[in-house]
Amino acid sequence: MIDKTSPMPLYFQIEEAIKQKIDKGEWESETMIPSEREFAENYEVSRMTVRQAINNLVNDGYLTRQKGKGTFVSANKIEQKLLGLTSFTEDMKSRGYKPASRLISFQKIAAERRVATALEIEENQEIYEIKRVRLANEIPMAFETTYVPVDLLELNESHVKQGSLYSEVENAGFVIDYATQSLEASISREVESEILEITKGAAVLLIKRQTYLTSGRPLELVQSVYRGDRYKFMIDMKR
Ligand code: 16G
Repeated sequence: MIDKTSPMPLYFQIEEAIKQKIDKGEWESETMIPSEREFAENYEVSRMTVRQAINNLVNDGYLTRQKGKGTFVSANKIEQKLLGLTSFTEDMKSRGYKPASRLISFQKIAAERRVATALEIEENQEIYEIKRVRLANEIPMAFETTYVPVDLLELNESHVKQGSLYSEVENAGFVIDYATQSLEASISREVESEILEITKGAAVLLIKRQTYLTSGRPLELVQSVYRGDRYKFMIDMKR
């Protein structure tokens, strides 16, 4: 499969050969690929050449290295449409994944100015600060920090832990209307890396959402850190 007389660099040919195996489904996602030594022997090239091909495929997201284990075909990313105003629970269920949360902390705190302004409340007014790891089929997907004004509705720790915040809000009789959301590229810091089970400095998507009720009152201010290796956002465009 490798043509040593071709003007195409050897590492590039190896890259293409590996990509083909992945695209054809011959190598399924999350399975381990052969070692550098095995590749080098099979293709009769140097390990340096193999390493270069693998490095490129890791950088492009096709392959993932796991320390002390080996190199794996990357997991398929969850595709989320940027369309309706949906909750994490709804998003995961609609894709056939089992949603869950791990509650990191749940407390009432005084709103600092930035948060108070966003929630249109007085500075130092009481707010809930909820930190949750959001999981899909037991795999951590996002680390989410949510602020909700305490005077708006009473939240119960066990409900937020087990269920959906949006269901809680709707069950209390509120109607969620719209949100403004931003999406930025970022890299994971140490705490996030531990929580999301990714390496420090890995690519993440930073999402900030401000959600409003039909009454016009802000419901929540949320900051979510999504794993860049597991998540991608899709948008349909029409011209
Ligand atoms: C999503 C929302 C978040 C909302 C949460 C409610 C993004 C970026 N964020 O994670 O703003 O608080 O859903 O989820 O999509 P829940 O109803 O499952 O608790």
